[in-house]
Amino acid sequence: MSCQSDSLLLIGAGGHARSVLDIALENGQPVAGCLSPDYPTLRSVPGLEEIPIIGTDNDLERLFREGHRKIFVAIGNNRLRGRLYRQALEIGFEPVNLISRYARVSRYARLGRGICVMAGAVINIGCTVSDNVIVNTNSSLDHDCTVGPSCHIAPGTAVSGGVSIGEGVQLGTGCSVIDGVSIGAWSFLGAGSVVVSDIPDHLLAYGVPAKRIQALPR
Ligand code: JB2
Repeated sequence: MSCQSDSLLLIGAGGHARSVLDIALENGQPVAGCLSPDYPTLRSVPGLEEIPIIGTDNDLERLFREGHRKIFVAIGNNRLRGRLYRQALEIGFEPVNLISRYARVSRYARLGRGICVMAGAVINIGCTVSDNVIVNTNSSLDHDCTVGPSCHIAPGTAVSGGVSIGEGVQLGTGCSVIDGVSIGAWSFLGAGSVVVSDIPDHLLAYGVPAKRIQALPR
């Protein structure tokens, strides 16, 4: 039997929310429902009709007053996910981690809150992964990496040992990062990039090796 305080609320109801729900349901986590700006037009998660959409972000405070506590922000966009995560924390919600049983997380890694780790992902010894990070399908963080809040390590990305990744970084699908480099906050590495040197903050870069394309707005 589950009560509202055990039951998970998700912010978002799109593709990422569906991936995250798949993990939550497989792990036996009771789910209360999702919040979406498309409510009330949309009443359930497309392709997962057993999961109701129960309101919009404007309902967060009411849902908290009604006893809901566990939350997960399931939106791919790093800035939006960061903003909604802070909003939920301010209300008093408790972000949970959703870790696929097919991921491998070292017992010597430190994880914050509100993190999802998808199937096939590996987080090795000595890593520190901050709040609200997505470690997506088949991506890997080798030993002693640090990952700042609200990053997305996209599917198939391989990060070697001792890499430092700032807040809000997007490592696109299938990036490779050599050991020991730093990637500055809010930078975006395009799919398939090979990172062999430090990347400054707020930069769009891609290619093999990854090269500066343009500065990104702050
Ligand atoms: O302010 C918002 C808001 N803005 C958009 N509040 C809430 N609660 N939800 C919001 N959304 C919702 O995010 C939309 O209504 C929609 O349900 C969802 C966006 O869905 P979409 O499938 O376009 O993106 P996603 O964020 O779920 O997934 C992206 O990121 C993943 C990591 C996609 O790029 C995926 O392909 C990717 N795997």
